Amino acid sequence: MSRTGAAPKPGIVHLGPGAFFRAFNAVFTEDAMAAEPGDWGIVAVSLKSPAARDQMAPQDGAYTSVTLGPEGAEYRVIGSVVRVLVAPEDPEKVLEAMCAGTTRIVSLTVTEKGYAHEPSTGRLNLKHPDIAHDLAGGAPRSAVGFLVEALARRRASGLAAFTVVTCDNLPSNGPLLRGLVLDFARARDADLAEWIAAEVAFPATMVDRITPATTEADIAALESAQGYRDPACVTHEPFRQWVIEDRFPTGRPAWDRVGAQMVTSVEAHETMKLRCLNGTHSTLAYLGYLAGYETIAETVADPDFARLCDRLWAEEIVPTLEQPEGEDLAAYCAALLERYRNPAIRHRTWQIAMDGSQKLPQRILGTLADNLAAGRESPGLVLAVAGWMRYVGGVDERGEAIDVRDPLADQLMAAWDGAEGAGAKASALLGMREVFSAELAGALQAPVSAALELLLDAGARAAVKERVQ
Ligand code: CS2
Repeated sequence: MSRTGAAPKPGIVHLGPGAFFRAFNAVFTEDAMAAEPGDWGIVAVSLKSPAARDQMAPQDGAYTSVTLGPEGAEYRVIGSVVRVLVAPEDPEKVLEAMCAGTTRIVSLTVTEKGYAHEPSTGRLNLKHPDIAHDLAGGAPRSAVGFLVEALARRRASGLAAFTVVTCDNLPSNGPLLRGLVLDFARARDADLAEWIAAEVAFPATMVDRITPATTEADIAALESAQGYRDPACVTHEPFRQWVIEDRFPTGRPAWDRVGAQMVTSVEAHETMKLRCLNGTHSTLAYLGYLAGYETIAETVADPDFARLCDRLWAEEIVPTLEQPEGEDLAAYCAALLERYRNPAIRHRTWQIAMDGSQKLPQRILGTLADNLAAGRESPGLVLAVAGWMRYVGGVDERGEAIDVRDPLADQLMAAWDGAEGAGAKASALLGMREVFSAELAGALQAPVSAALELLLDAGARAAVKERVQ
């Protein structure tokens, strides 16, 4: 398998070449270059493992995007990635790519934890090992460290800055990343921070396409359908939505010609997506996993869980939202349930349950805080928080160990194990200031303890059933 035609000339460096990037950014950019030719080939950079490079390099960066609709699969070879670098092997090469005169955009899909911030406050975590290392002046390891070092070098050599486009599911992701970069730059050199503040655009974005981690079964299915083996393939739903704040002083691909919505403010779209989609995704992930369901489609096939989603949207989430331009919130939520039901997408509850400490604040806790302020009850979201606690406790309802993946997994499990009974366990976990503000923790103590007690006594299925009666 290889790309059709010559590789494009590079114009973008992208940090985080995982499945989502391959199902989303790289496809949009390929489409944009087809609609309007331009030098927007992508140098993809892995900040951690060599896996993506090992899969993609032998194929010259090309890979297959598999669209899984309810009516079957569509296959397409994507050729917009021109090279894959592995930062820990050669950080200098990554900086060289970021400092090339041709690089006009640096984009990121590094997941929530890749920003090394404190989720409850949005500030840079200066104690994060990679940040502490990078601030001490070694070759960068963190995304923020790479951005600041590359911008410092561009400034020193008189090159224009690149535009930084974050594509992770974080609230006000552009301003958030700008704040982190400035926190880091200030700790290094106040003049550099001023230059970055004045020169670098950090447009906000809302990204959406359900993309489960690729499995060996996906690779085998592609091989039997198409006759070739592609370990770098990605499977995803047909739906895609990209809302982008249109601030690109250094130019951009014609993403708008291929369906991206260029707007002046992304905020309302982003909050809608984080709360409606990701909020219910995480709810289904914790409660569904505990109930013994392996995938989201399986979870919402249980009518009580589908009803829980409907209740959450109608009574707890949508009332907190501003109306984003061009969206009908009720129709948006109804379409979400259909997307979750797509039987071809095997999105594991375990996968979505990962990194809850980094996800909960923007997906669920902000909504809870708004409801508290408005005097609205949130029985479903409270149960979701209790479900997360039960999950990070590390033992499922049949007494089997749960493989909890979270940067704070050890602290979370210690908090759970160190307390006896629902009230004390809830209190120990609510005491984690990385996740909960003191104010929210106080307000949630009683309702979350009660929900946790219900979960521990009756199990997730019965608890969900009770909430949707
Ligand atoms: C999911 C998201 O894994 C998760 O936490 O909620 O990856 C979700 O599938 C995407 O945001 C959909 O756009």
